Amino acid sequence: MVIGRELYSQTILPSFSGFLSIIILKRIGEVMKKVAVIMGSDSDLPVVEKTINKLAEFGVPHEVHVYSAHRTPSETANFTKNAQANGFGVIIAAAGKAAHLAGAIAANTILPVIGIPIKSSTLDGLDALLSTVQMPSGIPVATVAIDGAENAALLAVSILSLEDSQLAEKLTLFRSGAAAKVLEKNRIIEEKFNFKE
Ligand code: RP5
Repeated sequence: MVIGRELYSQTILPSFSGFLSIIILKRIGEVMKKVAVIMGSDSDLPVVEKTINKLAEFGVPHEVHVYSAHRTPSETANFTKNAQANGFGVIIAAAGKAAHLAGAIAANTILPVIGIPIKSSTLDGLDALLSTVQMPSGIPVATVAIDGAENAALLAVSILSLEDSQLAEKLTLFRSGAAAKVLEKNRIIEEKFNFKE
């Protein structure tokens, strides 16, 4: 018959160590997914740098590439088809003019794709905006504003936060910081212009 301490060591301890190893294994498996930042040309970099910097600020692992939907279609498709297996969780695609990069990428992966329309032409980026945002039904691209590079990173952070509580905490803090800045500006404006009795 097993009693007292012996019972504890035979039942509780093994199950506790099993529990611990499950936690450890879970933590090992919880390596944050990477974000792929792809731009159609290196001429997009001055805008895309804001995406890269914001991802770095949040400590999100990322890779940056120049792949073009029309100049290097095979390389673009090849990278995209292997992206999920290579540890990516989100793809950000920045392109200008007839900007079909984000759509071409979305066609080859079920990962969420965020498109940044780049203002790189005489049409002030409206061409890129429409090319990126007007995806036909079935293959979506989450499109941010023209040159909305920072928001693209923040949306990627938001997506990855669903599976990462620490990242979610950072994003919440970031939002609180932004709110505090607005409230401070409001305080200054109110003080300057509002009538006080
Ligand atoms: C797009 O064409 C690129 O994303 C870039 O915004 C635009 C112009 O490319 P470059 O001619 O500067 O290489 O494919």
